[in-house]
Amino acid sequence: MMLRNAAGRRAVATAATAVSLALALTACSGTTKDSEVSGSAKAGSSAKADPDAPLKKGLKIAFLPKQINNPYEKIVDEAGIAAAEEYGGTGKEVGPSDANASSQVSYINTLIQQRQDAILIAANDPNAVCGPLKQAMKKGIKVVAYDSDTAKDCRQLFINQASSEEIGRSLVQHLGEQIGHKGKIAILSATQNATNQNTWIEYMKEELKLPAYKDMELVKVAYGDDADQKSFQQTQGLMQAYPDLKGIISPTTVGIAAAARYLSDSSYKGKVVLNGLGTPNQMRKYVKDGTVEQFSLWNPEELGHLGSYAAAALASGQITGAEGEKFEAGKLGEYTIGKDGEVILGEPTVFDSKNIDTFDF
Ligand code: RAM
Repeated sequence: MMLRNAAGRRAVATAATAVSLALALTACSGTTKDSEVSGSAKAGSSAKADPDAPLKKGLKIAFLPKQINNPYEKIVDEAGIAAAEEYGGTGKEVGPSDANASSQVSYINTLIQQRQDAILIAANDPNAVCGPLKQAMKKGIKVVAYDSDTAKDCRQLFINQASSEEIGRSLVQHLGEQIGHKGKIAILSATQNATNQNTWIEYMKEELKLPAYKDMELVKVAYGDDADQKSFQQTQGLMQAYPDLKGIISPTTVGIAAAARYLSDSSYKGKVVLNGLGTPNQMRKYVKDGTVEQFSLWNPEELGHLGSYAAAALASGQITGAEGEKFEAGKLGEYTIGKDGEVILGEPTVFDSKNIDTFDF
């Protein structure tokens, strides 16, 4: 796991009213599988790190989100592009309009032709993007996964928004408390291949195996593909199939907003508990009208900022992606690379009616 220094943590503390998820979870290695290649052994990262190397000027970095029309991904990428300007580089965002498994491949090929210094990718599939990303690394282009990881040997770093285990387990813990640990629940996810959603769902299922949840039953995982209308329809379908559903977890900003819109205008409003990951600006009205009591997220701007500085540190030779290397992430302070090239931004925040108005993203 990534370790933050205390100064860095203080520097980015969100509003004092924020309730952070203080879970005593030990492991936080996300998609880690022991058998896989670790950060230092990646293609294109055989050089030694020079921690004193200055950030190069004029770096060209490109953000390739899951899809360009996702408001959450926009916030992340715009912050990353702004960070590139801070260190004298240029950033841009390119990407598909849908989050299909292979929709990012042609964009990677173009970015290679353009000789970008670094590609940051929120992977729609851990493997479908691997061939072209390995090509990029062979050509000296640095590859940083953010938001949603690739397979570990297809990138040098993964900038994770928070511990994957903590995200998955805490969503079940919160929903469990809200429904008195009893009743049928469903998950409304994004696409079937999304690495981040699938990792969180695995941890949700692990949490549900604990004795505290013996009276809770996960009846269905539905997929709204991070498309607003499909997510809305999937929520409607869930309620038709399971009218006695007690709760829904939607670990996607697109999904939870669409599910809230459906519930807010239905007889299930205030009866079916909806929890998950959302942006305060998209969810505010559903918290105010009583459809949603609470949801979580990290600060997406900070994720983009951190990813951008990590890409610059790689492209400048300050780091190679090996465990234990450190780099400065601008205003966020120092970060240390963890196992399997994973860097963790911090802890998510829980939003509810008491604190939501102190956030604007
Ligand atoms: C959606 C995307 C993204 C995820 C957030 C929480 O915007 O699926 O990958 O991290 O939700």
